Amino acid sequence: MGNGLSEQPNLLSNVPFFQSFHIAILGLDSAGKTTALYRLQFNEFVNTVPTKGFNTEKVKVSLGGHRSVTYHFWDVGGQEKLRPLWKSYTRCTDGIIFVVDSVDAERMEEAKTELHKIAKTLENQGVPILLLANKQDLRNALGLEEIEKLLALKELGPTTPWHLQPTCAIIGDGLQDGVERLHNMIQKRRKALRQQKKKR
Ligand code: G3D
Ligand code: MG
Repeated sequence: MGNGLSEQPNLLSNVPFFQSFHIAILGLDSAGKTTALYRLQFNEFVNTVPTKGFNTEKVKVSLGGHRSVTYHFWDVGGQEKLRPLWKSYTRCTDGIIFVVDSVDAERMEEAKTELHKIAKTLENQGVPILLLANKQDLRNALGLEEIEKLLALKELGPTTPWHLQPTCAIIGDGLQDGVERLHNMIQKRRKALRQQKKKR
């Protein structure tokens, strides 16, 4: 009896090592979230319109050897009225990408408030956050140190791993490096969680 698969115990042995991760892309409206997502997905610039609900894309990233990772990105609208929705997208997520417009000094305080709100949510404690200091191609972009201070990243606490990455989403500069850093932080956390489970 059965569907035949039970007669081929080694059927899966040829399938490359495969992992999938859920990532929520958040940040104020116009920071460059959708541009970053489509640059990662299609490796090309896609003219964006303000996101009304969310965009979702699965992006396969090769890590060398037979290892390949699928990221399932959820790009959620950043307008004020949509922000209460963020909570549903960050529940049970493996990682968060928080995009900041490096030129928008005026709204840095607002970005900081939203970022810290997310990090403090109980479900998100320990979830790694990749911060993209986007639009670094623009002349008046704030530097990394300044952004780190304005967003009070040091106050995120010891439980939340984070990395601040300079990017230019329209041409893709820094995106791959950022995603690799996020991947490493996620792997580290998964390992720690597995070890905690074993100890119990
Ligand atoms: P959002 O999804 O966070 O709301 P979008 O933001 O991806 O829609 O981008 C908002 C605007 O910023 C877009 O311009 C987009 O082209 C621009 N943008 C995104 N990333 C960068 C970047 O790295 N550098 C520069 N110079 N511009 C960027 P428009 O003109 O369509 O509003
Ligand atoms: Mg958008």
